[in-house]
Amino acid sequence: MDNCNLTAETCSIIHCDLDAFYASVEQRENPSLQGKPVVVGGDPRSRGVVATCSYEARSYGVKSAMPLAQAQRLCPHAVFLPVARQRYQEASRQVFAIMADYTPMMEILSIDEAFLDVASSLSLFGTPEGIGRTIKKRVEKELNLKISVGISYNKFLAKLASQLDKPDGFRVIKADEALALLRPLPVQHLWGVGEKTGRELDRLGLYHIGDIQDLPEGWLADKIGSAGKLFWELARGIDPRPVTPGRQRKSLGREVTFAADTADINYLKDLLNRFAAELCGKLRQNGLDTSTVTVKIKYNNFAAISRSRTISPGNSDMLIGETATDILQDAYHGYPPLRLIGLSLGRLTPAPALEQGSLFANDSAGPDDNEIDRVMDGIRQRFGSEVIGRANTLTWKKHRPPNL
Ligand code: TTP
Ligand code: MG
Repeated sequence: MDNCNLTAETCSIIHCDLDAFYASVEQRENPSLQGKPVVVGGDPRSRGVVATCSYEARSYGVKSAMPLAQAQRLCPHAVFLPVARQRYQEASRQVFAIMADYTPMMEILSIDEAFLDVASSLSLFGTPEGIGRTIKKRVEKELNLKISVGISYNKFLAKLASQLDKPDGFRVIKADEALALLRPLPVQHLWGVGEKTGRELDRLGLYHIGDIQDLPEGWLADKIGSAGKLFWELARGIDPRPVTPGRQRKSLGREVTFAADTADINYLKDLLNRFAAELCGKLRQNGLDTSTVTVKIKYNNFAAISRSRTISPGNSDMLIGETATDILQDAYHGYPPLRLIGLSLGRLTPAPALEQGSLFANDSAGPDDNEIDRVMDGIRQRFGSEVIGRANTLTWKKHRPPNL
């Protein structure tokens, strides 16, 4: 029986998020790791950070984005593993394939998380709760992974439902229970409230979602601007955003923490070109263009800056690599040394389909950038990503950081 109040607002939104995803894949591949603290991120003697860890490791205080060395101090007997991205991507693809059996209305948020709107699948597959339970069972039985499932009448509450019940969660938030459930939760549970906004709300004496529920409409927007309206609505269980299939990613990024600080500008540029090639390959695989290029650097004193540039939409290695190295050139003058560099590509939009004949359109001027990229993609697909690169990415291997 469906627990949702179908007469009020239909609970047709399902949010699914795998538990301790990378670590669970590792535990699945190597059963001797099951029940043990597993940290994925790399060698604890390196200066990288934790990508994720098993729930066994979380009980020692280890969490995502924490330096690996700190994770090892907290949990010295944890097993530390490198990030095996391809393995997780394959598992992710399999999980999304199961979800896609129940609706085309699927919005993928990240490698392990998606929203489904099953409103138009009910005549075929039964209730949203039944569909949620089936997905959960199938992911466990067919893929040997645990996934938390939350169901409600909008995206905010569906995601909250899956988070509140983690790990191995299954929870429905009905329309008539949402307000009471939200009331005692810290404001950090509202979508978009991070550390900075949390402090701002704190200063206004707003600690719990109930504090925001009790405000007159417009009060918070007057204090903190348009986000105030959004938070007030979320606090009252209002979130009109639809599930939008195809809007799979907002951005794509790659960063590295160096084994030793570096100020070698040529090496840093090589790395950015390398990241550009890798990320653009993914854009092309997914038929996407980017129009915002962001370079992030962190100095050896941990201060960090990021600089962005808007470009006309594209996905060419050369274009993005040049933009990224230009940004670095403007933003960094060789001091202080860096401990981290990253590249991210934002505002992703569908790339226009290739026009017939465009492959050879540039004959007289020699092959164009897009053509070269496509040929290299084909070669990489067949023989691996390391076998070919543009000249501007070829020196990086000399300095290859341990976690790349
Ligand atoms: P999450 O879903 O945030 O985390 P999780 O699946 O490991 O754990 P849970 O959902 O049970 O809380 O992220 C999914 C994967 O994304 C995660 O397994 C590893 C990767 N990731 C990073 O690489 N760095 C990060 O800082 C975070 C948060 C995740
Ligand atoms: Mg997860």
